[in-house]
Amino acid sequence: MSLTLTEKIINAHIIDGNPVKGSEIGLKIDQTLTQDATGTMAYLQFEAMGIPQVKTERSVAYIDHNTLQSGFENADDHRYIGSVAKKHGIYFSRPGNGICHQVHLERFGKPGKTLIGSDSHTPTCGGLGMIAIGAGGLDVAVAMGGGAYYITYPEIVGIKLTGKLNDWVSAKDVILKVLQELSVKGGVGRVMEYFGDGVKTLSVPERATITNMGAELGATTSIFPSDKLTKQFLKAQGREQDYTELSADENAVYDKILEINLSELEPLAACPHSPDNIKTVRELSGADPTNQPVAVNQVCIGSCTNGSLLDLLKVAHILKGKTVHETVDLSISPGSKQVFNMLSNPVSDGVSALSDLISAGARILEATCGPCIGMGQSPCSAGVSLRTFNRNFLGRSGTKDAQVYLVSPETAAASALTGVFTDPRCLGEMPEFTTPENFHINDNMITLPADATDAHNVKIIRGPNIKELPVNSPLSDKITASVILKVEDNITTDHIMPAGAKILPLRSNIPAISEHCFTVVDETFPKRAKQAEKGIIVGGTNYGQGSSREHAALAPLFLGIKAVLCKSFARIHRQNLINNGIIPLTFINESDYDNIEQGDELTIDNSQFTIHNITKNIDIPVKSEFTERELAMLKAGGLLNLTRGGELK
Ligand code: MIC
Ligand code: SF4
Repeated sequence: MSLTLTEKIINAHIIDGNPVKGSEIGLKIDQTLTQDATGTMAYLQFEAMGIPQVKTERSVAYIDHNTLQSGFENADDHRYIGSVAKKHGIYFSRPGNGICHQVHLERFGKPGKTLIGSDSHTPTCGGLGMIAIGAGGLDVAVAMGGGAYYITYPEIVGIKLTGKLNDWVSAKDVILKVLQELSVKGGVGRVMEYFGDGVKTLSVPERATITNMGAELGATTSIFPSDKLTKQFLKAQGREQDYTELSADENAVYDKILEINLSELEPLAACPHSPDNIKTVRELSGADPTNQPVAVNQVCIGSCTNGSLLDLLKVAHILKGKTVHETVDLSISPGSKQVFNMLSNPVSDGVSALSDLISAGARILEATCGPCIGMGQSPCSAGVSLRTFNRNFLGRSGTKDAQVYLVSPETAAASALTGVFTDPRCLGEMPEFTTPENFHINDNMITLPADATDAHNVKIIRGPNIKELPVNSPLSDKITASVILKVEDNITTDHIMPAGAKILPLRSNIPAISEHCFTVVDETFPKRAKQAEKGIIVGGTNYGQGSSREHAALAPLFLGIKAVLCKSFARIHRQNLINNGIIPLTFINESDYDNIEQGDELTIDNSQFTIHNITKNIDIPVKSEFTERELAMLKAGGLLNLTRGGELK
């Protein structure tokens, strides 16, 4: 039987269930990654499981998100994660070494393997032909302990690429096009598999930009074949031995096919406040005489989406010998120390690309997430910020009324020079940029774990901000509680549990971080929820899209939220709710959304998961559709209670 590449890798890793679309399957996980903003919780959970050494082929803990140290909290988390890593067999990528997804692609990803990470952009490594999936921290902890990772066997969307990108049009424009076609919920329950002749015109870093931002489709993951260019990339990383050729069978059958002719694409931008709100850069740059070009206050280049060497070389080329426009503030965050180092290598005229960036007036930041997660560089009031990142959700930049647009590095750099939205195609001829024959390899910022026989000597160091995990109690037969909050469609995890420089240091302290839960939407939510002692949230479609942050479940749990009833859920968030014993329910008739108001009192009968609106005296038919395993987690009050009881497979 002819198979897609996704099916080949998934089928080879199924350890529980059968390869049937739509059914629940447990996958063997070869590699895991964590980052520091989700890592502390994941490692507290791993510790609670009492497993001495990780059982994966490779587990890596990265420090890349919470790197602004304006108090002791983040530094304490870094130290804690470093000590857990040393004790339990985990590689530790120190602060400064780079953003998890970029470094993992460079140094650890392997075609054909499975990876889960406590970050929603883990699919970046799909650019190397891996099945790489974002998950909650607890799922990653279980996988580190050798447990299966459960997903619904996905539908597979084939994205057929033909043609070749024109000059100044880039990988970012490809994924923005896919987002325009499919929307931020178009990937839910699906894997995006790229194939066709156009694939061989895209280098691994370009493929990784596309798979990275596939997260914004809500997709389980995205994947490219592993081919000659993959081999060339791995060879340049000194890892040719990790290469395996992989592709779909010739007659593989996809559930749906989307065809994109790369030659027909033009520079695109995702407009505020959603990655699928797409316009052409042409429109925004005032090409049409009825439109004024959009003025730009800030440009931020880098992140895990567009922080590769190729991206930044292009930017340096555009900025060389010029000055950033006086109304624009430009910052650059390279994806990794390797990228940073190579940018600083002198090129033919003896000057480095880094020096070109500095001379033009770019503010060079660390190789970390930085402005992407609101860790500094918040735009001015109502400021227009052009970012090469992957998310432009309301408030994420740290300035609530900022207008954030997502664009390619080429569009960002061109606009940084002019002070208005600028189509990079006006820049003339583009020089050839290719993946270098050899990358600068120096893994000195990756600390190896202690030898298993010495591990007992490693002391785990906890700081005072690291508080205990909230743990749920087993499910009661009936819940009677009021609707504490009713929200609209497409609520993101940045609404539920905002991030940014002020809040991220509280990631290890659930009581403290809970005070910020949903405050972007309603400042009174934490107080009202606590007063009520138990409550229910009602939402629209795609509730919980965005991040893998478990805090978007842990904080509501701490505040007494027992159930979330909405039109549909984003994949990772639904799982995080179940993992923490909060019941996710969906309306059978979406119109019933209008039959519930904030403040209504509801009763949930947990034997059948039926809902009665006491205030309005009407029944609300809901879908529960839990698998046996999910039901067991809900009944036990969460996955941790199950693993502790030793009941988990
Ligand atoms: C993000 O891009 O939203 C983050 C910050 O990387 C999150 C993880 C987190 O909230 O810690 C993600 O993508 O999962
Ligand atoms: Fe970091 Fe931004 Fe990438 Fe998330 S999307 S991992 S915050 S760079």
